[in-house]
Amino acid sequence: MNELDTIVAPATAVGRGALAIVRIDGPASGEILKALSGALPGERIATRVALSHKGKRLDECVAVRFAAPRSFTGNDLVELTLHGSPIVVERVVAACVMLGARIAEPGEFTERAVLNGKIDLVQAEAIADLVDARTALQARLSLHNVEGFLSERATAIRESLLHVISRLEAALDFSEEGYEFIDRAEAIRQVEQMRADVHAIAESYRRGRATRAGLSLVILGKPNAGKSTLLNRLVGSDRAIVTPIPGTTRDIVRETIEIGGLPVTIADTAGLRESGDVVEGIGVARAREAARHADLVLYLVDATRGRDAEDEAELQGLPHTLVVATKSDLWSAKVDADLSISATTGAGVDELFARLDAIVRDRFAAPESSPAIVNERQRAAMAEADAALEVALESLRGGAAEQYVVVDLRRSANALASLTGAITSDDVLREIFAKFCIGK
Ligand SMILES: Nc1nc2c(ncn2[C@@H]2O[C@H](COP(=O)(O)OP(=O)(O)OP(=O)(O)O)[C@@H](O)[C@H]2O)c(=O)[nH]1
Ligand SMILES: [Mg+2]
Repeated sequence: MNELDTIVAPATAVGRGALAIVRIDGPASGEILKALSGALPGERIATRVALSHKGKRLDECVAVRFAAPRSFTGNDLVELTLHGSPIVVERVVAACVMLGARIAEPGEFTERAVLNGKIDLVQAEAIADLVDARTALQARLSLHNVEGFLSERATAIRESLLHVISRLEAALDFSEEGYEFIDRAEAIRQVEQMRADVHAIAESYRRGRATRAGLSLVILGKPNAGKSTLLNRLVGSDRAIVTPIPGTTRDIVRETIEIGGLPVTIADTAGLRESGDVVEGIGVARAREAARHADLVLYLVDATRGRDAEDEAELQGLPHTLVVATKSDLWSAKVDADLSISATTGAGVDELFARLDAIVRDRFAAPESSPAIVNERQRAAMAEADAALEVALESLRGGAAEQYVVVDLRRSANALASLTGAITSDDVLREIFAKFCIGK
């Protein structure tokens, strides 16, 4: 494709609002604006224009024309801020298509920004994450990466790496003369430092992923332990049915709230017991399955009944678990538990929230002072960079010849380049942007 297509799409959510933005990107964007408004506004000057097509008025709007390369995509770009009516948006987009634009593919504006070097891949992914953020912490993490926090760190490490590579290669070229451009101890010291930096970023994945995707918390325990009552307390509404009948909850009931800055999806489950009832049996199997895959488990023990061997058996092999004694309003005898609550009176519930908050912040929330990777693509790139540096370090320490060391250092540098998209294939790009929605 020599001549770039001109693309058009609404950039704001579909629906009624005060305003709606339509973006037109590509070489014909200025002409389309001129055809619709009869004028070509000055570059980057918000200009009030009346849009018409085929003699029919479409809207009065504010148009901003960006000239390549000074635009989000790096191409000639027009943004029309219309009145926020879906009908108006539809008519304007249709007029643009009649004037030669085509409807944008998902993520195509951002893809163009990446292809033109306006932003890198990590920044493009972070834009999508920022739009999807559900908590303030998620938004801050995404914005860090939109602003290039992770990319700059990865690029800096890659540059130091290329510097070491070039000096090791220079030594190769002049090996017969016995020149050393970097002595081994110095090379080891520098690669160790890079490895530590890369490793720290690779290790940020667990927190980065949790922060981006949120956490799952499962409430588990025997029938009537008070699981549904606690769910309702935690979410602040009568989400699940509560009755004195053991076996009330069958299917999993989920609700998401914010804890420790992350969206935490709480699952209330069927009370654990062996049951002849087919439906209940399936519910219990689902409960155990959900708990196995959870980030956190609250295991509830009814204090009036105490903790027994069946509870101990259920507790085996669970992920991070807090044992919570319930119905503290009814019983003062001590049950072996991490904390004690009454979902009825609310006693201990604040402490439970505080404990959960601390666990989420300590174990799952991404730190804001260091860069974090947030998706599988980024994880794979950093793991590769990390592994290659480890091999290079072993070779260096073992006295291997420069040419062997350089191979692994290059592999690591390439992995860092693939993180930011400095080296990338069309397939990778297509896969990433296919997940975006149209207009991004
Ligand atoms: N006094 C008192 N009663 C409670 C408390 N928590 C729950 N209950 C009561 O215990 C009974 C069972 O509560 P649920 O929340 O339905 O228990 P569950 O664990 O969801 O039970 P299943 O869904 O059957 O597994 C209800 O009658 C609740 O009102 C509590 O903290 N104090
Ligand atoms: Mg229940």
